[in-house]
Amino acid sequence: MSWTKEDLQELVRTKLTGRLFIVVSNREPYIHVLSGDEIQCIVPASGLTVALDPVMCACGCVWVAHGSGSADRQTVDDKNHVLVPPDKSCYTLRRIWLTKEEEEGYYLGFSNEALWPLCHIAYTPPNFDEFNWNFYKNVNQIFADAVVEEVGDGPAFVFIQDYHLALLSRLIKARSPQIITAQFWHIPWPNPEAFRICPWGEEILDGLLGNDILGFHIKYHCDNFLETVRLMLESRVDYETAEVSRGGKKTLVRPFPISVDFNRIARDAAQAEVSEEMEEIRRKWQLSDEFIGIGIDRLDYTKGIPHRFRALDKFFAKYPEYQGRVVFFQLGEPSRIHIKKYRELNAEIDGLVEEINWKYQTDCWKPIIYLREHLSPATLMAFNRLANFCVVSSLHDGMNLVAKEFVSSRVDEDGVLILSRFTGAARELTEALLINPYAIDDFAESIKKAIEMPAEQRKAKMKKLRQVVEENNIYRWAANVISELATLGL
Ligand code: GDG
Repeated sequence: MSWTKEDLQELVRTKLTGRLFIVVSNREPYIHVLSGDEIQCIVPASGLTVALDPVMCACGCVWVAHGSGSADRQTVDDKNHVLVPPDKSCYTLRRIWLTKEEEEGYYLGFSNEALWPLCHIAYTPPNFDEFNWNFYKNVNQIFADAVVEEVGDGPAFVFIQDYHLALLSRLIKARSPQIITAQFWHIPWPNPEAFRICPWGEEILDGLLGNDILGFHIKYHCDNFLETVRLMLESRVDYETAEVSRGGKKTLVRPFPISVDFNRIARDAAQAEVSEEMEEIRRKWQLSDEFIGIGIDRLDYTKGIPHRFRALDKFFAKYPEYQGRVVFFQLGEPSRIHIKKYRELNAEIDGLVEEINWKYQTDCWKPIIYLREHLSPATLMAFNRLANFCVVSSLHDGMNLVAKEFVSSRVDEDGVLILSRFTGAARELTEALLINPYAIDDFAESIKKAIEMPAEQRKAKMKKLRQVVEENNIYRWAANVISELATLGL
């Protein structure tokens, strides 16, 4: 059975009985930016917000997040509230404000230069700086104050998102012990040997154990977390029940594989506007009967984008008959560009695109078209529908929603997904062509296999992939978290 928005609403009504439902994350689901004299509302390139928005539209009250857009202050009321989504007004976005120094220390410095590389095994060393750690602690307190203010004295369920807010649950409960909290960690949890290099590892673990429930995408990350706690913290770890007891308090540690709103994506993908946009892309890039490959990513060194280009290079070198017949679109926007590693990645990607295009291009064909910009959800949908194959080549990824979006959009049951084994998604999407992105020769063979796969096989695989995402959609994910909460005897 596929979970619907209405099923989730009913579950929330019966299980959360009158508790406020609050989501907290660093990134906001809608960003208001100034474009000339006009205010535009954009959807950020973030798996977390894309996943949580339908849940909030179904049952949320308030989403607390950092207001990072240039027109964000102009669009809130005196309580820093704005109703979103802009066209539907389903829930309240409460924005909190950070100074430039706070953003640099907490967001860029500690969250993204220390915790992000610490948790992803992508061979980029974390940078631990006490100055940034202090900002991280302070900003977690700013978020806690905002949550407590929103909740007042009543009962509430606060659903905390991700690695930016590891200390939040304890800070909230210190002020309002009646609040129940769950936290979902959207990125991998590494093995204890990798984690133990963090100088503030114990504080982070203790902070996370302030939650009643702690969720990861897959059981492997839960096991890594339990083992890290056992080795680093005074506590009782029960592997049978996957619970940690510390200071008389229990935290359940559970896998909740996140997903997308399959039905909405499938419905949107079938709209006439998408077909028009597909035609427009064909016209603009003068595409005729070439095979089209796509990669859609927030540009990040964990996504294996250079590896993907090296595999394409190998493919064209080894199978020259495909030169002129395959066009690969790399789409996505740069992120975290104030961090040196990300600037280096952008330069590396630019260099590779230039080198490969120079090697193979003709007067009327280029192997790689790189659109390094923020694209609208409708344009991304059109590319998903146009592609003969989609490449997700992450070196390490908690889940990867691009893979699930591609599958959901293929209402025609066509298209091949090439998917890294090192994504959470690979555990569910076993009908994809699974690859090791570091094994460039095999990766190149998979590109050939995707292009040459017979139509019946493509259809059979895509059907199965679609069934998996349809069944395990985002509403089931949220329902699983809430049902687990209900077992705590609220
Ligand atoms: C984290 C974890 C986990 C990309 N370019 C544009 C754009 N996107 C959208 C995609 C997709 C989202 O961004 C990326 O989601 P992912 O899941 O692939 O990756 P992360 O942002 O790293 O997310 C990840 C996720 O949290 C959820 O738990 O799956 O493992 O790392 O939705 O379509 N969207 C728009 N313009 C773009 O140019 N509008």
